[in-house]
Amino acid sequence: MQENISAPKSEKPEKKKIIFSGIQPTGVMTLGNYLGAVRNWGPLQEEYNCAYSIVNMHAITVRQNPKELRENTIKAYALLLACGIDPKKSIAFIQSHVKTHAELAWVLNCYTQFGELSRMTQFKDKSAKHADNINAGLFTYPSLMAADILLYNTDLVPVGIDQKQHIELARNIAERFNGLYSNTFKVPEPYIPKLGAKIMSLSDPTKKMSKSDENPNSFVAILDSEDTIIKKFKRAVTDSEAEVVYREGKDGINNLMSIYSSVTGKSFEEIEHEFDGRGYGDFKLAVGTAVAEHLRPVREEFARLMDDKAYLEQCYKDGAEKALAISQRMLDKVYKKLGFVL
Ligand code: ATP
Ligand code: LTN
Repeated sequence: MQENISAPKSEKPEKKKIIFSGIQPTGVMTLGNYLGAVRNWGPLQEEYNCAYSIVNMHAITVRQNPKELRENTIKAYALLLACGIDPKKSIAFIQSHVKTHAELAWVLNCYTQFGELSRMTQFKDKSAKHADNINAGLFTYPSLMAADILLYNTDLVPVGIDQKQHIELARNIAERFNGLYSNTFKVPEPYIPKLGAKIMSLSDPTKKMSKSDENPNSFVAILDSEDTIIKKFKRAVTDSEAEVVYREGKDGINNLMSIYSSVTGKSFEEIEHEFDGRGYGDFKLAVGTAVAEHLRPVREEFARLMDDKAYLEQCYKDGAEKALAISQRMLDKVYKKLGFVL
C-alpha cells in the first residue's frame, strides 16, 4: 500500500526560513573563510531563501587601494559563485549597489549605544592593528552589519565564531527597536558550524587564520596553487611530539586535524588511527594534498567565471535589483514607524 505523504489540503505549505550572510572583499578569501562560512552557504540554498553579499562598504573601515578594492570585489563575487552559490536560487549582490543598507545603518546607529560598540572584540583588535586610523566607521561597523541582516527578515546568519558577538548586538538592536516601536524586525540567530568555525593560523595556531595577516604562510588562500598549498602545510607550526592526536595544548595538530576532517569527512578517531605510528611529515602532506584536491573545482570554476565578466555583471545587477526590492519595503516600514514623512 502506498503511503500518503502529502500535507493535508487545509495546511499552508511552511514558509522557507531566510538566511543572510556577507564577506568582505579585503584581499583573498582564505581556507578559514571557506570552512567557517562560505562553504556552508551553497548547501543551505536548497532549504532556505538565501541572500549573500560582498560587503565592500564594511571593507573601507580600513584603508583600501581603490583599484585593488574594485578588482577584489569582482573576484570575491566570482569566488562566491565558484563556491556553489547559484544566483538563480539565491540573491547574490554587492553591498554598495543597494542603498538601503547605508540608510538603515544610519537609523540603527541612533539605536546603538557607545558602550555596546566599545565592547566589540573586532573593534578592539582592529583599532590596535590600525592605530593611525581609528575612524567612526570602524566603530559603528556592527550597526551596518545589523542593517544588512535586519533588512531581509533574516532568521539565520551563517558565520564563523568570531562574528557571534556582532550578531548578538544585531539581536539587541532589533529587540530594542521592536520594544520602542512595536514588532518591526525579526530577531536573527547565528548559525555556526560545529567543525571549522575557527580555523587557526598555520604560523601561530593560537591566532585566528586571517586574510589580512602580513605573513602569507599563515593562511591558505582558496586560489593558491596546489604546490603552494602543500608547501604551506609542510611549514605549518606544530609541536615537539610526534603523535597525531586531538588533545588540549596541541593547537597546531588540533587545527590540522580539524581542517583534514572538514575536507575529508573523516572523524578525529579515524584520523588518529590512519596516522598511528607515522610522523607529522606524512600527516602534513596528507592534509595539504586533501585541501588542494578539495579546492580544485573551486579554482577551476573561478577561472572560468573570471573569463566571463559580462555574465558576472548580469548576475550582480540582477542580485542588487532583487535585494533592493525586498529591503526597500523594510526601510519604508522603519521610516514610517520613526515618524519620517513619506
Ligand atoms: P579580515 O582578516 O580582513 O578581518 P576575515 O578573514 O576575518 O577578514 P571576513 O570577511 O571578516 O574575513 O569574514 C568572512 C566570514 O569568514 C565570516 O563569517 C567569518 O566569521 C568567517 N571567518 C573568518 N576567519 C575565519 C577563521 N579563521 N575560521 C573560521 N571562520 C572564519
Ligand atoms: N562582519 C562580517 C561581514 C559581514 C556580515 C554581514 C556577516 C558584514 N555584514 C552580515 C554576516 C551578516 C565579517 O567581518 N566577517
